[in-house]
Amino acid sequence: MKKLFTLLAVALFGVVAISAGDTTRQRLIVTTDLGGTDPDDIESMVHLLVCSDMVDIEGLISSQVWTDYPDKVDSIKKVVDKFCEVLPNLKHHSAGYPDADYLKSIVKRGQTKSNMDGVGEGKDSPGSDHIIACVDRKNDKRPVWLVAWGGMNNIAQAIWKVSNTRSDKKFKEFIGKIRIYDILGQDDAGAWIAHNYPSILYIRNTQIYGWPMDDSWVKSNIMSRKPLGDAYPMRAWVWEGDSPSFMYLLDNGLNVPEYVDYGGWGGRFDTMRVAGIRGMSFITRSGKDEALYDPYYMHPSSKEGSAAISRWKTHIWNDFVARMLWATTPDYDKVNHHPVPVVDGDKSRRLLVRKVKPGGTLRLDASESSDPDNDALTFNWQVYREPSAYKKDVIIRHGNASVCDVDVPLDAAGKDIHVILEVTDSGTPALTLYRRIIIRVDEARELR
Ligand SMILES: [Ca+2]
Ligand SMILES: [Ca+2]
Repeated sequence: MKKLFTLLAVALFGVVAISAGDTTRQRLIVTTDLGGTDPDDIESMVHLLVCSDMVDIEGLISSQVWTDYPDKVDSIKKVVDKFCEVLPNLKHHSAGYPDADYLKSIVKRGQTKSNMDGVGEGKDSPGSDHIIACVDRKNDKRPVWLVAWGGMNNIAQAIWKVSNTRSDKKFKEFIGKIRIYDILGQDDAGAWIAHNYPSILYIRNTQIYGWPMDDSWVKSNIMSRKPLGDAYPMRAWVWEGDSPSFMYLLDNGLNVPEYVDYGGWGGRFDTMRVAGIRGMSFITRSGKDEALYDPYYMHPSSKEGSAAISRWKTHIWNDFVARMLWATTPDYDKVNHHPVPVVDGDKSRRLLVRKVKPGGTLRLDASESSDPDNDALTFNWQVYREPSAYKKDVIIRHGNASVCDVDVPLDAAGKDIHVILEVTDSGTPALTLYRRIIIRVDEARELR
């Protein structure tokens, strides 16, 4: 019966799935000032590494911020080594984790000069060369997300080198595969990139503190999970300022990084780029001036600001805690694992698109969802209004059941409605994964 319904749904509504090839996993290279005065990059690195079954990490590169420091790549290696001690435990809980030898091989030293002083002839580093090698990888058509937890001049150098050594056509192919997520703007190289290469998708998030963690919560839920918790330092200022950049890319069924306005764990951004989003004040204090690169255009944080992240914060926290618990034990039965949301028989984490006529009803069926621990599941179907073109109320009937009906308003013709399914298990901590269904409302009205 279920299968028959699925077939009917395909026939009636049309079913379109969008994915990047066979996988929804994203490719990620981090450039980080880890080892600097603020320990928050170490916190972010621990958090990223325990999530490395949800994203393909291809590079971890040391970078500067506002001034020239000695290179700190050894500090990155220390965190990775500590993580590799618990990796055998983690592999018992999720199949997607990388191998220790691979992780250690992708830690690279970056440029020691700060800002644009680190870009140009003779400024290549193992880090900038590694970025080029990853983007060049012929057998992988997926874009590479370059995320900046510090300065961006390793990324700028990679682009500079390729622009000066290849034909226009080859260079266009190269930058066509690059996506950038910049936390706050921490040197003047970001403005240089955005000014000179406006075709690159470039996010500058200035609204990153949407999921404040309480000190006592971090101590009891993260730092207490030995031995990896020992690698997670007490905050100096704010916890994990750079983490939204990788949370944006995690393969959780909610995030769709290619569409900056869709929203997810790493925030939400306007499709309309704006000029002159200035980076942190220490750029000008160090004698640099982003205004030299005016005009430069970047995707800004959307109008809901940090609330774009905080709406998911409980799920983010619980996910992190569960992973820190995985790291403590090889015993699968001792800890909780994520539910598997399945919509209309689709077990992937892909975005689903359904075409519906105005005034029509769309049935969505998640009854095949499951949990590897046999936990009870709760369902929450909701309209995500912010990325939806249709801004008025949409009624979802049985919104807390496994099967719901969405009544598509008559005046929604030509507009998309984003429906998010949250599936949460009854384990401890309760874990949530998602599916996103875009209802693409046909122009033509339903015949009645
Ligand atoms: Ca940083
Ligand atoms: Ca579970």
